[in-house]
Amino acid sequence: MLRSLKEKDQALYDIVKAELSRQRNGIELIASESYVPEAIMELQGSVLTNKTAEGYPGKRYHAGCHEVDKMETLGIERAKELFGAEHANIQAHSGSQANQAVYSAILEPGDTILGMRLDQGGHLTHGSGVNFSGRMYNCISYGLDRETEIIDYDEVERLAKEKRPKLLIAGASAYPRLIDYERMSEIAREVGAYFMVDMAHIAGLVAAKVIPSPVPYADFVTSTTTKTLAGARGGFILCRAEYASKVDKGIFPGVQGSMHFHVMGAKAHTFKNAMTSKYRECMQQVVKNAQKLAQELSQRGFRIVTGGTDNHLMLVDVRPKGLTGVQLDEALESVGITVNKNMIPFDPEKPTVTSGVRIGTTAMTIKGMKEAQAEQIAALIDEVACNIGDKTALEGIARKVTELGSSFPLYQGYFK
Ligand code: DSN
Repeated sequence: MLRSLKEKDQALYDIVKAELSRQRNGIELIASESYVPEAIMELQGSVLTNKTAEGYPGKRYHAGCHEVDKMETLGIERAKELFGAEHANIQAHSGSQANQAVYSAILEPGDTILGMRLDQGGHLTHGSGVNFSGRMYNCISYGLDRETEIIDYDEVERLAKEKRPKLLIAGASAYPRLIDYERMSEIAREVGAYFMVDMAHIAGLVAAKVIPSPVPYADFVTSTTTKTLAGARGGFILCRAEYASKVDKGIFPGVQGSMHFHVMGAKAHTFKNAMTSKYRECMQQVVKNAQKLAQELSQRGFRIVTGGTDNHLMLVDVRPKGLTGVQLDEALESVGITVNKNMIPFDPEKPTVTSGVRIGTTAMTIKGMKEAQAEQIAALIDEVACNIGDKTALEGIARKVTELGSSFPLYQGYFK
């Protein structure tokens, strides 16, 4: 592995090697992570990184593009086929830039956008005041119903009618339930707003048809190819044919210059991988594992936000265990289980403390873990929660984590 790097830069080689060991031995439960197939890494480390170009296939600003033109066209066709979309743009460097490109395509600075609150599950780029979206546009936010912790669709409708946004955004980075795209699209239509869905977290489940697709309802769908899609570290945009030219101009020259062809090649392969029966089976298991883990944690006294999950992630309220999110996050990390502290709905704690953790099952499932391991993981999490501050107990748990993590080797589960 990394022969040349080892010869030329020992310090960086050692870091990558140690990270490999962390990924091999630990239990990865960060909801936005996955283990990508080896072909994705080959493409991302390929000579495609040497090519510079701006524009689109057949309409480039640089010569020598005949091979990368074929590749971009192939990736676009695969994305359209996978998601049943009329148009795809696969140039976005990330999900955030995919969102930025859509805004740049259809909005003017100061226009009103309506998205989900960050502290109740939304994403930074959906209008947070600390992000470009909140600084450039007039952003208003909808949230959850306090009782059910489900999106308050009546509030969405009320805010849309009152504030007349130009863009309504659905999609979240910490929401465990299905989103009613039909209702959201009706609200958007009623007030004359564009409707965009950011499906970054759930794109893999959508591709595998494990949960409903937003594509038939939305004018624009943005996503990453990481997370449940388990592929390249980049973004893409799907849209109706009528918006194709606006979206393409929104990306280039709107917010990006030359593209990352090595990542684009990996995106094209991500879409192919997501068309396989093995991938679909994996995504079904991701949801089964999430539901089992949520159920097992609940039986051990944790409170699961909304009472369960329909997708790959759950939000766990850790207060019944007398803990904060940051305490459990750090204690779990010390034994080799990786999660992230996360606000729960109406959280009284600061974002750096939180009352919860977010847990996702994509990575563990790709390694080949099933419901039996989900149960073992719930027991380990509970053991950590009950032994915070007990160094000896935590060392014992760390040994069990390594034993479980390393007994499911990388690249021997669902994807090679
Ligand atoms: N949005 C962040 C997350 O969900 O973890 C990064 O993709």
